[in-house]
Amino acid sequence: MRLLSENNIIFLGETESTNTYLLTSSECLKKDGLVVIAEKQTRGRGQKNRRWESGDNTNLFLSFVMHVNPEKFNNLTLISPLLGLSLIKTFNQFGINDAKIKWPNDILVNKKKIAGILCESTVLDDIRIIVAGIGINLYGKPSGFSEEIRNNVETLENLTGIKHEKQQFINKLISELNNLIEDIKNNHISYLIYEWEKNCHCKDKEISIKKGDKILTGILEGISQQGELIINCEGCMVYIDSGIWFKHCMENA
Ligand code: BT5
Repeated sequence: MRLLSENNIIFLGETESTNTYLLTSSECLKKDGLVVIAEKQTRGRGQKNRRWESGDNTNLFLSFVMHVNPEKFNNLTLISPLLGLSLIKTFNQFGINDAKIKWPNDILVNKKKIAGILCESTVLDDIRIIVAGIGINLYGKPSGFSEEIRNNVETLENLTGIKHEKQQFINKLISELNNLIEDIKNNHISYLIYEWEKNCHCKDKEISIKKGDKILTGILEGISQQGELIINCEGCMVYIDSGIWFKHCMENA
């Protein structure tokens, strides 16, 4: 049976954050596959408590609950980057064929961010649970976002000139998420990593990542089975579990 279903979605008008909504309700967390979608978020979150903006339109804010058995699947940190693949495939179906995944979890089109993913995990009654949150800029123009980010933001409407029906987008996204989850459960990890690398921003290009007070520069090779970024620094493979992009290939291409 597929994990996510169009019949198992809670639709909210406004909420602080769809991830927070799920993480603060043990009733919700118990329901493997439960999806929550909000029209608006008042305190949307990115990683490390960064802000996820809504723009001046209602956009798509979706989170779902996924129970994981660490005995069957122990590379939980790989899930967040891999989820990007379902977004790439969904965008393909709306005519966007040049979306890229910027490690770990941004989706870029023409170097501008159109979607982001935030995976958080918790344990309830000995069950390891992942809450996966996805924010997608479906509508509006980049000018609807704060001055700070508007030059680096993209929206589907701005790209295609079409205001796609939200439910249609949700149905396709859910179908792609289910395909991905099945591949993960069936352990098709090497294939997924291959697909991820094919769709990755700056693959085989020189990049720099800041980790703590160190800046690592090298050629982006791909990701590991644990979701770490692999950089080839003068022949030495360096595995990075977290860090901030310091220099992109586009700046020195
Ligand atoms: C992310 O974090 O990209 C994860 C975003 C996840 C949002 C979803 S919405 C549903 C669920 N509920 C939540 O509360 N969150 C999830 P990060 O990589 O840390 O990127 C955050 C950065 O992206 C910000 O610091 C801005 O620079 C930029 N940003 C903020 N809002 C944006 C937007 N709508 N579109 C593009 N970039 C944005």
